[in-house]
Amino acid sequence: MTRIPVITNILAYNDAVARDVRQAIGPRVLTLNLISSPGAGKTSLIERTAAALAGELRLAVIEGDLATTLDAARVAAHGVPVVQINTDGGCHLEARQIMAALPELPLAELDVLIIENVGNLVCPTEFDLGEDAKVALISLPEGDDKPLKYPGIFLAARAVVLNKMDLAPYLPMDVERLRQGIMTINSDASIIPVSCITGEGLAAWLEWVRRELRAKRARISYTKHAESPTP
Ligand SMILES: Nc1nc2c(ncn2[C@@H]2O[C@H](COP(=O)(O)OP(=O)(O)OP(=O)(O)O)[C@@H](O)[C@H]2O)c(=O)[nH]1
Ligand SMILES: [Mg+2]
Repeated sequence: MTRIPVITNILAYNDAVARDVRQAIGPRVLTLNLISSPGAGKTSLIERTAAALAGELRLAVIEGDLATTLDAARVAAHGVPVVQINTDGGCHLEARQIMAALPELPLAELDVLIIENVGNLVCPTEFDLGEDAKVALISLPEGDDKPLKYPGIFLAARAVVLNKMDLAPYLPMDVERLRQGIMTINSDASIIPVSCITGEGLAAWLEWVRRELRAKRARISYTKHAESPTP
């Protein structure tokens, strides 16, 4: 029997396009790939972020969904440029779809681009979209065992947002066990508990975004400095 390495080829092609996306976005715009199960609160977090950063940082959003423009409409209501990608059944976004969306965005005027991936805790993990960082979001009702059961995204994420903290008193789950599960898989990840309903913890999330943007821009000055000829 001959095995055809289709998956390897698809990922290699995607990685090549992702490199082009990264170059097209450039060194000044922080790009985040937001990944979670359906309904964990990705769009809610983006809405909160857009409202909080208005007048401070220029944000744009790419929305990935199987169908509808519902999430794009929610984000657009905050006055943020947004492009909706419908995957027509695809369970994750791919770099070629981001590349096709970029001309619709005012890239030269942006500070932060957030890509909301299709609701799925597994498939999006493998597909580089040209982002600077993957952000995993898990909501408390999903249960405290999920990081250990679905380790891939928690390993790949630079930050893990724990959403729906307002529900903690009502749920048969242990937030500390959830934290421990994440740290077992990825002790470097920033763990940020929030509630998009009450606003709890959002200041720490916004500070994480600002810090990542500063770090990305600092890399430009470092690179320029390193490249300049010694006198
Ligand atoms: N109690 C509570 N509910 C929340 C919170 N954040 C979001 N929700 C609710 O959770 C539901 C799903 O939120 P969305 O923001 O649409 O989730 P999503 O991850 O974007 O969903 P998909 O795009 O469909 O994958 C909505 O009814 C929100 O109001 C939260 O912090 N606490
Ligand atoms: Mg959504």
